[in-house]
Amino acid sequence: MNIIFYHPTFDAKLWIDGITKRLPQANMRVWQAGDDQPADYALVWRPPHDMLASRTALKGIFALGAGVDAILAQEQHQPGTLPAGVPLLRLEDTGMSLQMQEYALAAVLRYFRRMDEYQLFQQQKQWHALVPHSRSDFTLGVLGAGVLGSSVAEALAGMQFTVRTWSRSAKSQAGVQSFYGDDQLAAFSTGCKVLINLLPNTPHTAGILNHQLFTNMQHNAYLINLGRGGHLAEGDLLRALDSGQIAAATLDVFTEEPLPAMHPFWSHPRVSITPHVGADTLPQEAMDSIVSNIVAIEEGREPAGQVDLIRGY
Ligand code: NDP
Ligand code: OXD
Repeated sequence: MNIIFYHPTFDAKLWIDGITKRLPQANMRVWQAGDDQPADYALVWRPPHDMLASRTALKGIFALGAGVDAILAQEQHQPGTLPAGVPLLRLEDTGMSLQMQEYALAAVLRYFRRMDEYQLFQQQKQWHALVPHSRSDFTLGVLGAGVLGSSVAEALAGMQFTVRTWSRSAKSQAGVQSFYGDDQLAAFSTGCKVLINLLPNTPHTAGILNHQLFTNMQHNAYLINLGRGGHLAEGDLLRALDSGQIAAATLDVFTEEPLPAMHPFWSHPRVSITPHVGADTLPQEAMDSIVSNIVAIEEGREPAGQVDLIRGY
C-alpha cells in the first residue's frame, strides 16, 4: 500500500513514522513535485494542484483538518485538484471537540463574568464592581451543531446556560434548543447575547455573520468566531462595535491569515484575537482515525468523515 503525504508545516517524519507504525504494510512518502509514482491514499493539507490531479486510482484523500473549504475552493479555481470519484475524508473530532469546548467556555465566561471590562478598569486603577450579568439574560447561540458545535453546546449547557443551536437539519440534544434551516435563522438569533460560530465555510454560509444577524441579537451582544474568516462581514462587525450593537468580539479565524499588520482588528480595544488555535490537529489522535478509516476502506466498510462535495462539508 502506497501513501503520499503533503502538509506545508507539519513534521513529515512524525507522520510517516506514526502511520507506518500503525500500518506496517504501508509504504509512505512525502510527495515532491514531479512524483507521479502510484499511490493508494493521500494525506494532505492545501496540496499543490499537480499532486492529486491525475490520481483517479486513489482510494481516499484524507484532509488533515476538520474544515475542507480550502481544498474545495482550490478545486473550484483549478478543477482537477480533487480527482473525480475519489472520496475526500476529513477529521471528525480527533481531540478537537475538547479544545473547542475549552476555547468557547473561556471566551463565554470571560464575557459573562465581565473579566474583559475589569481588565480595562485595572489599566485605569479603577476599583469598581459591575452588576453581574444574569444567566437568564445570557442566551448562547451556537451556529453549527455538528461534531464541534454540538460538543460546545453540551459544555455550555452543562454550565447551566440557556443554549440554542442552528444547523441544516433538526437536532435532539439534552438541554439545548435546536433551530434549523434558513427559515429559522432569525428566530435562532433573536435575543441571543452571545453567538459562537462553528459552521463550515460553504457558499451557503459565507458572510453569515453580518449586520442582519447582529441586529437580531440583544444590544451589547458578543461574537465568538471559531469557524472561518469568510463567515464574517468584517465591515459590519466594525460598525456594530461602533454602534454598541456588538459589545466585543473574540476572533480566531480571518479571511487573510496571518491577519495583516495594518488590519483594524489588531488595535480595536474590544476585539480579542487568537491565531487560528481554536482546535489544533492532534497528530496521534488524527493518525488513529485515518488508519482506522484506511482499514475500513480496505475491508470494504464505510469510512467515517466522508465529505459531501455538493453540500461542501
Ligand atoms: P460538521 O460538518 O460536523 O458540522 C457542521 C455543522 O454546520 C452541522 O451541524 C451542519 O448542519 C451545519 N451547517 C452546515 N451548513 C449549514 C447551513 N447552510 N445552514 C445551517 N447549518 C449548516 O463540522 P465540524 O463541527 O467538525 O467543524 C465545523 C467547522 O469548524 C469546520 O468546518 C471548520 O471551519 C471549523 N474549525 C475551526 C477550527 C479552528 O481552529 N478555529 C478547527 C477545526 C474546525 P447539519 O448537522 O444539519 O448537517
Ligand atoms: C481545521 C482547522 O479545520 O484547523 O481543522 O481549522
